[in-house]
Amino acid sequence: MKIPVVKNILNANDQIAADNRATFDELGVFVVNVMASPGAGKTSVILATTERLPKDVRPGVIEGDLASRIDADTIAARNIPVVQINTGSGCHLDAPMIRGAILNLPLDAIDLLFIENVGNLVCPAEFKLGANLAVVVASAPEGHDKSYKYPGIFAAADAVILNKADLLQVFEFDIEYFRRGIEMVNPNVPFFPISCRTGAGVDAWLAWLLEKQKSFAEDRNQSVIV
Ligand SMILES: Nc1nc2c(ncn2[C@@H]2O[C@H](COP(=O)(O)OP(=O)(O)OP(=O)(O)O)[C@@H](O)[C@H]2O)c(=O)[nH]1
Ligand SMILES: [Mg+2]
Repeated sequence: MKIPVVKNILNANDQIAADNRATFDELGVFVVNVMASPGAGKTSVILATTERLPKDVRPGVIEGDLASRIDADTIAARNIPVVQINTGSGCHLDAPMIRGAILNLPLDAIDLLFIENVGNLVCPAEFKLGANLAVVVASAPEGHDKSYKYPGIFAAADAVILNKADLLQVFEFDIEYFRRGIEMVNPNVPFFPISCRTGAGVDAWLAWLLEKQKSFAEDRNQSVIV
């Protein structure tokens, strides 16, 4: 008897991801799935980005963590609509979780929705959420070999941010070596070294993101779902 269990789970998830995306498209919400290891700076990148947004681009955030509402409280303190998902022992967000979260978000008052995935460089890349972009945040203290050791997540990225650039020298981080690892699985993916601490590089990342959001606003029939 043939029992394609894993395939069916992924297909079910993809179907709900497509439903999520249809909801986002209908309301004109551009969605970014932010993936990284624990502590790389996902929340910091979201904050650094939202505080520089033009007034007519209204942010919202879905926070994913195993436990706590620490990140959601940080976002809410900036008066940004936010929902916290606690996965318990789950190491990634999936499309049904996002479906539940968006029922509790004022989507008609959001233009740009960040989904902070659970800190993990493996599983989040396997589960579509219904987003427009997948962004991977690496950081200097993690070491420059991570692009070689976790190729799957870098292959899935529409952009790679290298955060904590203020610490590159301290950690003897070789950017060119790190980039070669990314290029092996995802040639020409946009790459943004930034520091949320100093603000260096954030404007270049923001300009790229806003360009993507603008082209989506002009043509919502962009089919890739991540
Ligand atoms: N030096 C330096 N520290 C940073 C930078 N960005 C973030 N941090 C620090 O790194 C730590 C983790 O940052 P977060 O933004 O909470 O990381 P995260 O990926 O959201 O963490 P989890 O949600 O727990 O997985 C915090 O102490 C930040 O202040 C940076 O650019 N430079
Ligand atoms: Mg966080």
